[in-house]
Amino acid sequence: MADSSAVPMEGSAAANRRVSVLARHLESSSSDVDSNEPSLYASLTSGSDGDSVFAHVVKAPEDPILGVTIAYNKDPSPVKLNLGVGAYRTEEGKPLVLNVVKRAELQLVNNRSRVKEYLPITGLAEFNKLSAKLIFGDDSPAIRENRVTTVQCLSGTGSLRVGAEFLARHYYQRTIYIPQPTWGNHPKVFTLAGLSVKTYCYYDPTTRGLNIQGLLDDLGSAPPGAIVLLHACAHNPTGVDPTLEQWETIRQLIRSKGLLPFFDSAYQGFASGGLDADAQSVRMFVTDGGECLVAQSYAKNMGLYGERVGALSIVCGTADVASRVESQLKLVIRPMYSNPPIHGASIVATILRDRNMFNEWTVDLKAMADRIISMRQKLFEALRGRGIPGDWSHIIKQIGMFTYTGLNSKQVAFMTKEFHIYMTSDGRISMAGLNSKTVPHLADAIHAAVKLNA
Ligand code: PLA
Repeated sequence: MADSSAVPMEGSAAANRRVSVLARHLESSSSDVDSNEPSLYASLTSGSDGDSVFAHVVKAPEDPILGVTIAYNKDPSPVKLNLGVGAYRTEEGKPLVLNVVKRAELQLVNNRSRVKEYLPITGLAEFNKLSAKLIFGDDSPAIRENRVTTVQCLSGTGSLRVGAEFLARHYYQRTIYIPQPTWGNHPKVFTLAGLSVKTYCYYDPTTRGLNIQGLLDDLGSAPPGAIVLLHACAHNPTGVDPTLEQWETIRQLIRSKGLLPFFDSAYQGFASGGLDADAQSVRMFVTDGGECLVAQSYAKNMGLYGERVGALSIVCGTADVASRVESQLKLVIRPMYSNPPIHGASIVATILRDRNMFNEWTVDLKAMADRIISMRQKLFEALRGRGIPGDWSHIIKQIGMFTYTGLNSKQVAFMTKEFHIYMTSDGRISMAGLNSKTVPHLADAIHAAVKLNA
């Protein structure tokens, strides 16, 4: 039997904790609620949760991107529209499972020799090989010389995290430069892995294009060896990519300063519709013989979002180094999730190894990219047709899944409240979530939002 005297003791300890929270709160001159501090409000209104060892836990805010879907799901309006998360939708507004993916899955299910054993820590070997070829090219000298180690990871995010954990343990420079702005999860992934995050200039709001001079200045003054996060193509959230000439200038600077490029390739095929064209930035940095990291995701380009399929490749100076690096990647992965899931990687390997399936995939991919591009055109024309003030040509100039509209957070909140249109508060809209029927509704909402600000 438990000692009953423990109960009042526990109760008084909890009370003491609440009193000290109260004291700290009263001492603090700030009226802001600090989301990292135990909340006075939560403590005082907690009712019976004082009995929990987690009573001090404060409710965290929803994720700025994935939380948009949660809010959308709660909205009963029949005209609601989710342009938050970058997830492809058909012209009918439905999620899409590619036919070629269905065919690959059928093959897998019908193959009686398949088992569900654990994969190695590094994942499915064939998947890794084919993924490296997809991003670096069939004829990549780095692959031929065995200077690349590729490990299967949990989609793009998991690949970034494993790469960052490896760097934090084994690379002398712990600072990573990320573009301003960038995908909202980047700073969290890198900080939690133990890297120190700094930003470099990327987007120029006045031109709605690339601030190449700012970028070169910032990277030019980065400490030697600093890690530089680069979006391989279809920059999220801005939809602004460097031209090939600009990439070449960036490459020269990065190499001359000995910085370490870490590519995030989450949209290969989504920018131009072509897999090779969208890998050009990465290939420039591999052709020069230098080292780099690449995180690949099959979430968008194969529509395998929830399967969590991706890969981390580290291109090393020699085959020997690559093999030692791989041995250390295993030590990063094993205590994190032991080894990756088998199904999604098997789908990808089935498609990549078969010429017909591969070709079918490239056609599907082009169709998805083209539908997004046609939505850009439709939205641009709808805005022009309404005579909305301002130059909206960035909608057709930007690349990839997103348009960075330039709408501010107040306008976004207004569009959500009045028009049931859901998007991230930075004014980013997922073009993949639009279709011909919903374009007029979005154009009306933007029209009203712009008037609001005028
Ligand atoms: N890198 C970038 C630049 C991304 O935009 C995303 C996804 C990822 C990595 C990670 O993708 P994955 O782990 O699913 O492979 N960005 C989405 C979704 C599409 C998200 O935020 O998770 C977005 O809406 O921005």
